Amino acid sequence: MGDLFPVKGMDAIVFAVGNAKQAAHYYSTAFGMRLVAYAGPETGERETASYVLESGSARFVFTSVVKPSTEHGAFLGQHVAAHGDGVIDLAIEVPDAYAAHAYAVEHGATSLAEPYELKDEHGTVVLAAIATYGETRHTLVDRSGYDGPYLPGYVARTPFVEPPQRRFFQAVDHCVGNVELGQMDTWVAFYNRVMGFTNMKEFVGDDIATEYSALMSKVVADGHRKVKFPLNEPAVAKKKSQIDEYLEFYGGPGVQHLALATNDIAASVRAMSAAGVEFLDTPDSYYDTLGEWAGETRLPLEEMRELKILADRDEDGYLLQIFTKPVQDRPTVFFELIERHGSMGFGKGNFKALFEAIEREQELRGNL
Ligand code: TYF
Ligand code: FE
Repeated sequence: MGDLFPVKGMDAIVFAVGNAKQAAHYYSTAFGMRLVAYAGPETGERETASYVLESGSARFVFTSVVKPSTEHGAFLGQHVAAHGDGVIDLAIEVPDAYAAHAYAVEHGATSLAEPYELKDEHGTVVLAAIATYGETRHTLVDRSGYDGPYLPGYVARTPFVEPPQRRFFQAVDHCVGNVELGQMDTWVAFYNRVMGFTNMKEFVGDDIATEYSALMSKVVADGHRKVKFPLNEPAVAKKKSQIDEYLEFYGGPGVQHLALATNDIAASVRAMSAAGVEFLDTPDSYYDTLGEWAGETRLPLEEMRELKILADRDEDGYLLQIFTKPVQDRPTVFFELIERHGSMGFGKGNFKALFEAIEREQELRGNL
């Protein structure tokens, strides 16, 4: 059977922020990304300023409003006012944006942009967009006819600061959305129907939710697992769910965390910590028993303990992971670093330790 909705991978994560210039600087210095392209007043784009940063195949775009003049500028302005800095677009690279858009709309997606073409001296990109949870969208991007720095209209840009010799991560592993109570299965069904995505086996069900997680979670992915989208909803538990905290401070559903694939999580944690990125703490007791169930990993137990890195093992192999604290003042968007060695999971064995660490932070913020 052919692919119902072929995808090549994530194209870009687009953030609407209050100050794209400073965000670009933070992701350059603290996340080791390379600034590669820009569009703004100096390039003829009067309304917005957009900075494009890359690390391997991962591409982030930071956009802010310079002077709103169209509906797009007004949308970006109200998005930042309502949600703070956040993700507006999980853009997906597809081989055929016309076909992808047609398939999605036929299967019930709301179209936000009919397919259109952008052209410049580097070639043509075809784009289309559909709505997903909250005010988030999926732009469908066919860039096979283009060899420029990002999109027609953007110019190549030299970095503010030279990126580190060794990058901190090389790909986006998964993009997680928080949706409202009772809506997780609706959005899982949306991805099943509209994109032909299938469910991965990892999930947090009722049992774990009532015991300690305070959330439920399921994961959908395309047939080749190039794009993985976990979806969380709050659980009605003893305590206020971390998902409720997000929904309250984000002002509705949206992207919760982005997991970044690294080949050397210890080096990345050291470099990012030195640059001021804050990671969640893990109690020493976690490491006292880790060896018993996670077995041997690439990193010595003492180094894991020092850096607060988590490990999990399943029948396919193991993974190492760590989570940042929220990267803006609102307790909303955060990042995960993940180093996979066979395991295709999401760290199920760490859910208890992780959710307890998140709740300690929630408590410090007075939101538990
Ligand atoms: O993406 C995942 O499923 C893991 C675990 O609020 C996770 O990274 C799930 C929910 C959550 C934080 C982490
Ligand atoms: Fe994750």
